[in-house]
This record gives sequence, structure tokens and C-alpha cells, in this order.
Amino acid sequence: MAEVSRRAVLGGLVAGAAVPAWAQQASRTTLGFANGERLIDSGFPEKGPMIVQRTRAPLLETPFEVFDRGIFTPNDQFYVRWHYQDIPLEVNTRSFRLTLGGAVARPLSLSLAELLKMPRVELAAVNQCSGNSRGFVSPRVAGAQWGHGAMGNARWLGVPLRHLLDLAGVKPGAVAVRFAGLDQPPSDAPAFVKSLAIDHARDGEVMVAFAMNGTALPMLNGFPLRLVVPGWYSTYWVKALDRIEVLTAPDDGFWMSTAYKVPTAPYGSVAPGLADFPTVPISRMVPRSFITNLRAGARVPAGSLALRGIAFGGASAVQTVELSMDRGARWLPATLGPDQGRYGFRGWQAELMVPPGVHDLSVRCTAADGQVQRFEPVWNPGGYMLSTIETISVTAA
Ligand SMILES: Nc1nc2c(c(=O)[nH]1)N[C@H]1C(S)=C(S)[C@@H](COP(=O)(O)O)O[C@H]1N2
Ligand SMILES: [Mo]
Repeated sequence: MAEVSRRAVLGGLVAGAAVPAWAQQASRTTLGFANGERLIDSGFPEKGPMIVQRTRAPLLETPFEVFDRGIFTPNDQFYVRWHYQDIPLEVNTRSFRLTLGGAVARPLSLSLAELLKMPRVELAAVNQCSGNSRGFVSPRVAGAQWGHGAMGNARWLGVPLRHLLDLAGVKPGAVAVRFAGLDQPPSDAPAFVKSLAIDHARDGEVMVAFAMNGTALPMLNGFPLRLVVPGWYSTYWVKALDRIEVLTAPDDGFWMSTAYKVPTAPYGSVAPGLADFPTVPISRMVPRSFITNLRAGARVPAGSLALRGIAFGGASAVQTVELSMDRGARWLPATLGPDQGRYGFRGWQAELMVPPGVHDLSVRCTAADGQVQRFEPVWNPGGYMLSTIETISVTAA
């Protein structure tokens, strides 16, 4: 972060721009559900080829084949999601300040240089949108129709939030901590702010991150600072973070009390169409797993078939990854790759004997906290927390 300021090339991100770069260099892909055709574009600042869900505010999905190349998702193909169009395109790293106020003894106003001198924590963690895979929800629900690429795994480096809270001196009676960033809402909408309970905020793993995968955050992923909440859905991972406030009453603002609510029922799932049920704010992620080296509909030679993929436990480590060719009657264990930290992707591999014919290959992850993927589809009106076992059909000949 030697440079004084970073500017994102405006391209298609700004109102009134001429023909955006992406319209000229686009190719196409399909996400595997009805109306799943999308453009792939390499014209976004600091980004390689990305699936375009929307340009303003940007919703850019990671092409699925990226997950087959390694368990860390490269910054230049890490997905992007902003709620509002008015996003920071430039930050002056000399004048930027992170403030921490509210119910504290000593309010802070910290420069990036000061933050970089503080104690650090680094850990691998999956950043996954609450609505990842929403396009596959049946019956369909409103919201970004993502495939499986609204997730990514990175090594996050930053200052433990606990350190900052201790420096400021949290006053008795504090119950929550609220986070806000540089993006601005339209005049009729509430600012995108999110909160964590005070004990969670002080767990030593929640961090104010200044780097991912060894370099500064891309502008679109929250440069210069973002909150990282390991094991929790990314709605809490506030980007371009510049204000932290310690609260003495729970945050009842729109983004905590109305948006991002999920059924209290197991797996966040209710009968399709049900509208009246108890809800809670979305929180911990649940396990997921994917085959990455084969696509649905692939043709493979009969005989021994090598499979590989990724899994994550959600809020705890991956315990096992298993494969089935008979929709769960029998499960075969996969061999897990190196453990890079319990909140990250875990690679896996397996070998199956496939006779000639059509085969449904299912993969299931069990997490250390006992949560396990199921075949039952997940449904809720927000299309959140998808965790159903993924099955792909291949033909062996
Ligand atoms: N400031 C700010 N932070 C934000 C958001 C936002 O709109 N504004 N969106 C959240 C949501 S819903 C998601 S899924 C993640 C996306 O993180 P990414 O763009 O780095 O992948 O950012 C989160 N942090
Ligand atoms: Mo999200």
C-alpha cells in the first residue's frame, strides 16, 4: 500500500459512461438454471474474467472453473457484491481515517499507517454471500440470481477488532458494535450498516482486514479496509470500512432487523411459499461441498474416475467429505487436502469406479460442529443459506 491513492477505472460503473468496455469484450456462459445465460467480462477494475450479474451496483460472479485451480480464490476473480451504486472508486490513503466511537472511553481516529503498525491476525476464511446459489432455488425467489460463484476463499490479514476495542476502552453496558463503509445509499434508503454482538466482536478472530491473499484489497472488494467475520455470511463483512460504533442497545436498523432474516427452522428452510414463520438475522454459515473437475452432463470414460473439489464446514472445520453414486444409499470417503485453517476451503479428492451408463454423483460435507449437508432442498423467501447436497449427472462410456 505504498501508493497515495488508488483509482478504479470508471468504465461501466459510473452513470453516463459511454459504451462500457465489457460490452465490447464480452463472452458468454450459462449458470445451469433457467434464464442462466450471462456475459463474461474482463473490463472491471483489477478484475479478470467475471460473470456479470449486474454492472451498477456491481454484482460480479466468480466463474466456477476458478475453484478447480486451487483452494484460494485469486483477488482478480474474487466475486463482487455491492448494494448501492454510489461506491468508492478512489481512496486517499493519506487522509483516510478509521474512526471508532460510541460507548468507549477514548474514541479513535486511525490512519492506515497507524493500523499497519498494530498487532495482526491472519487466517483463511470463506467469504460467501447469503444468497450464493440463489438461481437454483425452486420455486424461484427474487434477488440476484447467482450460480455457485458468490463465494471465495482468501487469506485475510488485519488487525483484530478486539485490539481496537481494547485500545478505545469499551464502556460497561455495551451490547453491540456497528460497522459502516464509504458507500452511500440513495436519498430514500438506509445506509448499509451491520452489527455484531459485543462478545462476538471481541473474539479475536473478527478483524479489520487490510490485505487478502498477500496484497491490498481490490477496490471492488473493499479497499482499503474491510471487516472479516470468519464463519459468518458475508453480509457482515462490511467493505470500505471507515466507521465503527459501540452501541448500548441492539441495532434495530433496517439491515439487521428487516433484511437478511432467515427462518429459525433447521437449515433455514421452510415449506415453499410459506410467509409467516419466526425469523432471526442470518449468522453462521453451514457446510457445502462441490465437485470442481467435472461439469453436469460431462462424458467420461467408464472405469476409474478421478474426482476432486472443494468443501467448507461453514462456522467450523471440515470433518469429512463423502461421495455417493446412489443418492445417499452408500457414501465413500474422499481424501482431504492440506488443512489451511478451519474457516477456509478444504480441497478433496476421490476415485470412483463408474460402469458404462448415466451416473448421479453427489458430494456431502460434514462439519466438525456436527452440521451435515442433506438432499432436501432448502427454501426460504430470501433464497439464503443454500446448503443442499450438490449432485451432477455424468455419462460414462
Ligand atoms: N460497504 C459495504 N460492504 C458490504 C456490502 C455493501 O453493499 N457495502 N455488501 C455485503 C455483502 S451482502 C456481500 S455478499 C459482501 C461481498 O463481498 P465482496 O464484494 O468482497 O465479495 O460484501 C458485504 N459488505
Ligand atoms: Mo451478500
